[in-house]
Amino acid sequence: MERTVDAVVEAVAEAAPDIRGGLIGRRSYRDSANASGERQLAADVYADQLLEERLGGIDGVGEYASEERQEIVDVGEGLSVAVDPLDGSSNLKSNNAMGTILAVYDDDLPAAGETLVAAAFVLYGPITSMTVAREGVVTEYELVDGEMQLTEDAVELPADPVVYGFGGRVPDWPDDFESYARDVERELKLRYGGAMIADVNQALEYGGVFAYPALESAPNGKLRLQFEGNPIGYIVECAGGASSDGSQSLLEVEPTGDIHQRVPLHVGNESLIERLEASLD
Ligand code: FDP
Repeated sequence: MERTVDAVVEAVAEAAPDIRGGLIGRRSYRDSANASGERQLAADVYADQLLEERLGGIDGVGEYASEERQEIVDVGEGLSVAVDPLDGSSNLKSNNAMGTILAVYDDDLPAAGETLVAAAFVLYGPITSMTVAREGVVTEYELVDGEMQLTEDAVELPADPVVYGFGGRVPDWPDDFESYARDVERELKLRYGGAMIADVNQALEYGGVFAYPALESAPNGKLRLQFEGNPIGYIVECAGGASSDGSQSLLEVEPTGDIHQRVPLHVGNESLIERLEASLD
């Protein structure tokens, strides 16, 4: 299993320069929508196909699923990988940060977060970095031509939180979330760029909280459990933080059987997530 996880993580690192390079000339929308009914960019489709090819070919990988396709692909025997090939892809038009998210489950998909054996994200910022969580430890690398160069070997959320970022339109927030948000904005600085990976990484680096909460118009929020909620919850918890769907850890959320299941997502310093859960009671 260890070797398969190494191979999957390395394959995502090696794919990153190709995904980043493939953004050029792929900023236009296609006629099709993805499995969640959202518009797809040519870059989303390109990154998905590339990752299916690279990850699906690894010995010890049994299933491949992606936010960009309806069906789970059977690729052999072993671990299941779920990816968001281009997180925050609506940022491509305005040339802002985006990411790639990886979840590796030791179970068939859709799987519970508690069966994760690794999770990682690539952040396409001014430099390309990769953050990997395994066995309770979070490690950060810079990617140079797809090679992982270590920058921090035990990432921990700073104890004193500094930043917050909350998704969704304010009039669409339920009253209990809004009153929590009003408290937080009196204490912390706003950092919201519209790509979850980039916004979560602000909380990881500076301490704080990121949420895409339940909305009046969408009680399960916007983000997806298998591709976003579970891996991000796992990474933040391994870094000493907490995650929540509003009442429990994201890793405890039971999969419904829909690979594209959505979940309200809140991650950050433990004290801020405890306060959030108390506010939503
Ligand atoms: P996007 O639709 O651009 O792919 O994954 C969904 C996501 O981005 C997240 O990365 C991001 O946090 C959120 O949606 C942004 O949604 P809003 O446009 O509603 O802020």
